[in-house]
Amino acid sequence: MEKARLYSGMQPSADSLQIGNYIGALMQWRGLQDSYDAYFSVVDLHALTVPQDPAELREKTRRTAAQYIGAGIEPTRSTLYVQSHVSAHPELAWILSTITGFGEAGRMTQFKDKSSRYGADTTSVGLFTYPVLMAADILLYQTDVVPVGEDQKQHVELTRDLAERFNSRFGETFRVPNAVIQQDTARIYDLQNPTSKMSKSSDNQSGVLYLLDEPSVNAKKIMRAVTDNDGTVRFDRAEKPGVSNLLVILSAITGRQIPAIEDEFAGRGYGDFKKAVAEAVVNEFEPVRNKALELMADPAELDRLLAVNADKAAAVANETLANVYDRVGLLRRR
Ligand code: AQP
Repeated sequence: MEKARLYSGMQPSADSLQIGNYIGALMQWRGLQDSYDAYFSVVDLHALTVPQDPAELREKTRRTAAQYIGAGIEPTRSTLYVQSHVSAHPELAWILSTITGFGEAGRMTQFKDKSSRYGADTTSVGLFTYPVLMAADILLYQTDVVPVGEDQKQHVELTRDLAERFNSRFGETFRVPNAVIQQDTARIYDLQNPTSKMSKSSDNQSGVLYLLDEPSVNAKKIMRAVTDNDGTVRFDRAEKPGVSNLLVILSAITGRQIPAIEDEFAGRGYGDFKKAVAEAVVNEFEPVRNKALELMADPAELDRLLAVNADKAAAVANETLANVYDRVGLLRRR
């Protein structure tokens, strides 16, 4: 039987991915790549929706791809490619933008959040149409499932609406995808500000655990993580967000249940607990970091892998796009 198709991606918006990207996305992707025909993209066109330094963006794109592979996404099993290498993405986004309502796009909460953070002068039209490009990413591959965080749920809903709208106007063209929403327990918070989501492009790096940082740097950040004065290792998001966050990290990485970890550290201080978290994180990151650094040391080989995968992705994407162009009435070039 043919495998169902899965699509997901991350923006190359930092020199290194962070532990939230690893636990919330990469670990899950790694586990899903055998059961699905999986497409994993480094969504560089999405990263352009906020200002980027050109040379840095190129480098971050390679680094992100290297970390996907380092984390176990195998470029021979999954289609791991760079979004801008497949020109069908912005082409389909244009077509989809013509069937997207202005008000509909304006209701996207991520746009509202980001535009209020950046202010009207730096908010680009690209940021506004970001969800339409995301819909194109997903629909080009006739995707069945899209594993995303809770914050992306609304964008996948829009994608489904656009697919259904297009299909009803122009005839059956797109498969309507389903979001697979990660559980809240997969959400990782900033170590210094444990009620805010950890983000790779955070201004303050002291609360962020980067995959490519030196192990000692990450260990220190964990030892300095904000906790509370209560002294008990117990999961309670509302009252003990710092400790709960560390519990989630340790549980996700070791595969152990949170109550078992609570029992293990009952009556012991935060020092011991933090040491255990630091050790687990450092051990988990070590092979990922080593593999990513090895790939980054040979950019020609990495570029070759990405080109092979871009060809694989383009073959599927171009077929969908050609069908879409036909359906909407664009004259075929002979
Ligand atoms: N803190 C997190 N906890 C769990 N999952 C997370 N993800 C991100 N942060 C956490 C998941 O990682 C993937 C990355 O998606 P993205 O690169 O498109 O951007 P994002 O979600 O906005 O991630 P960042 O790290 O916060 O990036 P910046 O700083 O660029 O905005 C998604 O699957 C996301 O759910």
